[in-house]
Amino acid sequence: MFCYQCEQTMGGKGCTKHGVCGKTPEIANLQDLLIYQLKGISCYAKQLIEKGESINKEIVKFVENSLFTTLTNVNFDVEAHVELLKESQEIKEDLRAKAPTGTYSNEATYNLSDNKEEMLKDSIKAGIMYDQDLDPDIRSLRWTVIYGLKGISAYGHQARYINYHSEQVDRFYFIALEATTNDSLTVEDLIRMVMRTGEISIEVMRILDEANTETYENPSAHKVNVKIKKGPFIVVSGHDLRDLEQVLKQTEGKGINVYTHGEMLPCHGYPKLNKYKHLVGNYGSAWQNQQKEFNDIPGAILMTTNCLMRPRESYKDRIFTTNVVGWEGVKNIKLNEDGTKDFSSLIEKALQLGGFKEDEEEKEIIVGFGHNETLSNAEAIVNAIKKEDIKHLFVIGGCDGAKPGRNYYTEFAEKVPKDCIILTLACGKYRFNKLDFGTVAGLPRLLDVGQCNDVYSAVKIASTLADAFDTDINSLPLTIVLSWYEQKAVADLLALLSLGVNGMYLGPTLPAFISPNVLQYLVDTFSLKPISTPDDDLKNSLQQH
Ligand code: FS2
Ligand code: SF4
Repeated sequence: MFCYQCEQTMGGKGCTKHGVCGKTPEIANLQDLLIYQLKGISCYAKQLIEKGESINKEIVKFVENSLFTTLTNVNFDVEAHVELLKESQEIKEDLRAKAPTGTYSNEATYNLSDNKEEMLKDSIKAGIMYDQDLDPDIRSLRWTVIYGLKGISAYGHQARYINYHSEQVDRFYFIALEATTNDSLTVEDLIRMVMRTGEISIEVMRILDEANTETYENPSAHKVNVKIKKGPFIVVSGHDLRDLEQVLKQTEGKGINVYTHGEMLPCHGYPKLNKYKHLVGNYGSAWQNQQKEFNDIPGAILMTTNCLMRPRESYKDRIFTTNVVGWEGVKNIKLNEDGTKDFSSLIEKALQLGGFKEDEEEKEIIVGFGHNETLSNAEAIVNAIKKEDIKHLFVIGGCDGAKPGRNYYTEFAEKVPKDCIILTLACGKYRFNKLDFGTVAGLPRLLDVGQCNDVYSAVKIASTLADAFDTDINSLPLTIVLSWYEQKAVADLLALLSLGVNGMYLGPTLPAFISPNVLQYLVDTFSLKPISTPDDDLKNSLQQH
């Protein structure tokens, strides 16, 4: 196996014996082959698109779900991968029969066996490092596109579940995957494809924002209890609002408390979700602490998306997955034909376990500062910046993770001067979101903008403020400090780069899949900076504006 798609990759270079995330070589190799198959499918699909034909939405969904399945900490179930692989061959054959005749890539002409052992043998040629002679910059750019696509697919999946999609995004899966097989594309062509991936990332986040805000209304400032309450409970983790809504509906009147966990925290800001009184708070913190936080709790857990870690035996019987998330031996709750899900096994488990025995003393934090809520204060923010009551805005966001070095973000947030505002998003916020930052110019100094896809919200806020000053985002007193872990963060980073955002800080380490030349290009073109120390980075940010 070889995998270097996430920040915790072994030695900062690549996992070769076993994934640090828990991925076995078997799963890693099946995932390589699945991506190989998606590329093959896309070679035919692209030809059909160019002939003006549209691709069946079931095929789009398949490609989206398969990409999402291979995202870090999503699916560790061998059978699920074998099933997807078998389906991929049927789809490929179907498209092959419809596509114009011509010369196609190896990925397109390859025929998959329906036998797992054969699949594993064939997976060698699908490996990232298989072609030793490939130009390292070409390899780096191709995989940057693929990792961006994985992030996009997670957002696309979430929007599609509530019946929203973008035709542009749907077509792009095929165009971009085909590009990663096309030997005639130069480094410059692939840089353009990387930037296009960023633009499509903005587009998918836009559609997801529309899906969430039209379905659940715009989030607004809302207090969330982060301590536990007495009684049976379900913890809902991941990112999926519709799953949370269905759990809330199906538990109504049953005496079950529902807690958000990890990236579900911002859901408390949505009026159509926080109207449920039994959505009582947020349990625990970011994903990397789940084995400790879920250990032996007297309640049931639902993982709607990433990040899933190896479930310990102590809670394997009380954790459930849904959507494309999977772990062998853990129950996966399927989607019914009518778009609903039956969460009764989860509910029964929660009732059976009995729940917490005592209430803890409440502690509240505030969420809900998406673009609509934050921009309802736009005039106040603009005036405060003009009067220098607010000196600088920081976006400190992205993923959390287990590796040491991430306390940089806590320290950074703590050291931000009192006359500055911090916007935060994604699970990296747990490094500091329970600290008291007080207020500035009548506003909380810490504004929780939402989940990782709400980078879209942060961009909307920044561009509205830039318009008010008749300038661009780069000229605002604004610094973006990103923490990355998995491929949604890659999509977010590419989105910001495609908008021409300059001078971002990226950490805790740089992606292993970025070659030295590609990194130099990003540094030269976008002044992208690896994080150094909170003091130095803070000083530089404040000096530059
Ligand atoms: Fe956190 Fe994990 Fe949100 Fe990432 S819960 S690192 O996948 O998507 O951000
Ligand atoms: Fe390693 Fe990350 Fe790949 Fe898992 S996803 S195998 S930790 S690089």
